[in-house]
Amino acid sequence: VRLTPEEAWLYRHNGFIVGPERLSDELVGELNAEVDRQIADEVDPLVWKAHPADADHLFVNRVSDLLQRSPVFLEAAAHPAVLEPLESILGHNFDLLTNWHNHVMVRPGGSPRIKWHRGASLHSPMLVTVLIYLTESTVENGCVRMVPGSHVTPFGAATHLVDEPSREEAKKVPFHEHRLYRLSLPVPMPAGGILIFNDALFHGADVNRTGGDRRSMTLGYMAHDDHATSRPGPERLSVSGTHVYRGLSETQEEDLAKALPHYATGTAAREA
Ligand SMILES: O=C(O)CCC(=O)C(=O)O
Repeated sequence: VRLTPEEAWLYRHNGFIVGPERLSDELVGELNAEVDRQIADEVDPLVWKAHPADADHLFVNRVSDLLQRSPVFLEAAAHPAVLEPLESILGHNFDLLTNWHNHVMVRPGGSPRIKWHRGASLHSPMLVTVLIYLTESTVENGCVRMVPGSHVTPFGAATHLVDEPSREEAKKVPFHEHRLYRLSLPVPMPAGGILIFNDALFHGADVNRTGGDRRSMTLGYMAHDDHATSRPGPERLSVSGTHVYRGLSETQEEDLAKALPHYATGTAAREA
């Protein structure tokens, strides 16, 4: 089911929307069973952390490189309940990223808060994050909180991923005392629910005050770049439409490469 025009407008305005459909209990059961199996077998890459209730005990906080692990994760990521609302936001031609997000996050009871942050800078082309909930997420177990409209704010530094000059500074600010807390809304979600948000939206998550785990898949999607001259590699899976090219002709590109060799050979800088 696609978004209605009004819902698509609200997504643009607020920067997030809850998808109209959920994944079935059966598929959510399969996804959880596969996550359990990958954790039990300690299939790398996994991110381990000290358990909030017992610092000597490690738990798996993140199951990384998800789409590479089992077709069931791709089944969820390319499910019509995910792709159809995304089509209302990204248009017909878009990709699923394997080099951003692409993980399951596990937040056991007692987990501390996740600081206020955005994933992408305001200048980046729109990256849409999708959280697929594998368990129910409630205010009590520390559901995500979103700051509506913060993906288009004209204030603050557009390149900062946190509201402070650095991530270390951001970690020092108590969650509830941060000015973004007052501007945010909690977004509780059912198991199988699909939360769609602009990666540049400020968000954070509160302490998990229950004894149970909270689990979700995190995925990233972007519209196909129809001026890219080379076909994308395995870092972008074409899950909707086709890769079209609307740029200059090959001869014009060659002329440009000769005239501007520095730009033609420029390499991307990796963020520290
Ligand atoms: O669901 C959550 O706990 C928040 C997830 C989050 O902050 C993120 O994916 O960047």
